[in-house]
Amino acid sequence: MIKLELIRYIIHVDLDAFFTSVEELLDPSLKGKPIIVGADPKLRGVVATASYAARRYGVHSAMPSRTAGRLCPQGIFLPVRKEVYQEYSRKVMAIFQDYSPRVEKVSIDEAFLDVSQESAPFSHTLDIGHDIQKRIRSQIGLSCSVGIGTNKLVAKIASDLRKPQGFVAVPPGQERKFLSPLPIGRLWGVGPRTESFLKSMGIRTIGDLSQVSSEKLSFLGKRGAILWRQSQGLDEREVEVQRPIKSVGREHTFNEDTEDQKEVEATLTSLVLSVSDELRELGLKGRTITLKLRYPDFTTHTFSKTQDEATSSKETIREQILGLLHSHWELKKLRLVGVRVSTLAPPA
Ligand code: TTP
Ligand code: MG
Repeated sequence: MIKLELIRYIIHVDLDAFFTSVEELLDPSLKGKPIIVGADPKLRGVVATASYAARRYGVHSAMPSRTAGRLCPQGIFLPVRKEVYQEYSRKVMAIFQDYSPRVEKVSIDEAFLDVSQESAPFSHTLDIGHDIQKRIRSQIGLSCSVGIGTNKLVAKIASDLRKPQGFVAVPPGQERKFLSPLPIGRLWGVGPRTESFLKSMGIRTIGDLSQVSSEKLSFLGKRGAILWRQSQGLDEREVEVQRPIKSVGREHTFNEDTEDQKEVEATLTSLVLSVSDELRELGLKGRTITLKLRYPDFTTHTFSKTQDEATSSKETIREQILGLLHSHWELKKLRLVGVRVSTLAPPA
């Protein structure tokens, strides 16, 4: 019996110069100017992103801000406003839900959508891609690039190819032809080291890589086989839908059981800091704060407090956690402590 495989249609969307585009949206006088979001150029720290106008001076993400300041003295430096960008990110992700329940958010500004449908033609996927690009522009005011293909690899490379406002669609069967002229550095898992290694073997393009026998790449181990498959335009990875996050927590097991109050409090404080950071990263706040205490015999107790107002503030969470500690800890030796924030909601 012949098993008919459903052709997958995957769309990858990535916002253009995301952080700076949000800043331009909120202050239109910045439009078209060399904006750099990140650390102050007088201080240590790096560039988060640069507008396309600033990129012309050679400024890019992860570059020290000082270097960016030298390359682009007229650059407008702005601090990172993660919570503001999270809000825009959520608006964009909400649009995707109208086209498919199979959406994988990859980072704050990019996602894969699996829009495969039995018997739907390729042109239908193109319509969806155009529609998404138009709606992100007209309803939110942001620009994005869209890539379409039969797998994640092709869709991701396609979206990056003609930025900004790119739209690149690779029809089924054209994967190899599309990838062939591109440099190997575009493949997943090819960092600068692997790239120079492959170049020393005379392999520069993905097409070159597709011509070598897969055994020749065995020095790369498992990765070699994956790379070779990628060069053939093959990639089976599924679009992975995330389940909504219910809580954010951190735990610490002491190297040695302790009843030193200072040590316990300091450990809880550091757990609170990383929980708070993660909540901010995710753009979430929570109402329930839970302290976990585990004693050396593994008996474990959790104590919670639910407040009316959701928070991600370090100070508030720390105050609640230490309050719970002081009311419930029997001042006996502890093996582990934990902090968790739940009953989550995006900030109003
Ligand atoms: P990217 O999509 O990599 O970059 P971008 O959206 O700014 O530009 P492009 O048009 O090339 O897609 O990353 C999305 C956001 O993530 C970016 O606006 C800022 C942030 N970011 C960092 O904070 N540090 C980094 O090193 C990178 C790469 C991104
Ligand atoms: Mg982007």
